[in-house]
Amino acid sequence: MTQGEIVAGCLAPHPPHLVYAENPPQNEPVAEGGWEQLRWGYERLRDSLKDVEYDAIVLLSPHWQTYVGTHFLGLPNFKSLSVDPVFPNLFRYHYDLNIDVDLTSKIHDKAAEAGLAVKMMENPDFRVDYGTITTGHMFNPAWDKPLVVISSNRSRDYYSVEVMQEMMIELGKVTREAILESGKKVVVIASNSLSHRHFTTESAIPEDMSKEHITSHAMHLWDMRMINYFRTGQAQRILDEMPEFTEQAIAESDGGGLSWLLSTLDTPSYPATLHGYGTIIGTGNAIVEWPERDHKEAKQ
Ligand code: 2X7
Ligand code: FE2
Repeated sequence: MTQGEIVAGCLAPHPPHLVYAENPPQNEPVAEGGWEQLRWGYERLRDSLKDVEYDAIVLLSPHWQTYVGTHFLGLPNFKSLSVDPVFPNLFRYHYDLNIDVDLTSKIHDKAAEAGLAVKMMENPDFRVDYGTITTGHMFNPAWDKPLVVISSNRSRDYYSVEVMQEMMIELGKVTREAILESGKKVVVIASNSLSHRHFTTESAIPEDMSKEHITSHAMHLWDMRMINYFRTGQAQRILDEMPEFTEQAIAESDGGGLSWLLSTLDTPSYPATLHGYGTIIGTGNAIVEWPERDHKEAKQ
C-alpha cells in the first residue's frame, strides 16, 4: 500500500458569525454580510487547496468538550440541527455530514495503544457541536469529503496547559502515524480562535462592522506574536510559549487543537501561509495553512 500523506495543516476558526454572514441555505438566520476579511481569508484557503487531491478532513473542535479522554465521531453519518448556545440568533444550521469511520478507527486504536483514554461516539442522536459544523462548512461548503472529528479533552481544566499539551502532542503523533499507515491523503484542521476575550454584549445589528475590533491591545500583541511564529516557521516556539499564550490571551488553544495540529505536522520549521486575520465579537481569528505537501522530501 502507498504511504498516506498529510497534504496540508490548517488553523480554521469557527465563530458561527462566519456562517451567518455567508447566508448558506442550511442556516436559518439571515444576515447582511459582515466579517468579510475573514470570509475572504476562507476563500483564499479554499482556493489554495482546490487542485489538491485528498480523501478526508481530520478536525479537532474545542466545542466538543469531553472530560474523560478524547472521543471520535464513530458512525458513518450524523444529521440534525446544530444551534449555537450563545448565539442561537445567528446559528441554527441543518447539517448532514459523513465520517471516514475506517480512518477514525485507525487513529482511535493507535491512540489507545499509546495509552491515551479514547472512545468512539456511536450514539446516532448525538448532536455535533457548532465548532465542527462552522469550520466544516467554511472549509468545504460542498461537504463532499468525509470527516474525522476529534473531541477536545479538557485536561487543561482539570490539570494545566502543560499537561493538556503533553497529551495533545502524543495524540498528534499517533494521528500522523495512523494517517501515513492508512494510505490516505488528508487535511488536518485545528478549529480555534487565537485570543478569545469576547465582548459581553452584542450590538443591535450583529453584522455592524463599525462595532468590530479586538478587545484589547494586549490581545492584539499576542495574536501578532503567534502569527509571526506561524509565518516564520517557528512552531517549536509556539509550543514553548503555549502556557503563557493560553493563559494571558484567554486563547482558544486551551482546547488543545493548536498543539495537536503542530504535532501532526511534526512541529514544522517551514513558513505557513496566512490567508486572513480578523476579529469576531472582539476575539482574534487567523486562517492559516501549512502546505505540508510542498515539504514532503524534507520529512522523509
Ligand atoms: O466559538 C466562538 C469563538 N470561538 C469566537 C467568537 C465568537 C463566537 O464563538
Ligand atoms: Fe469557539
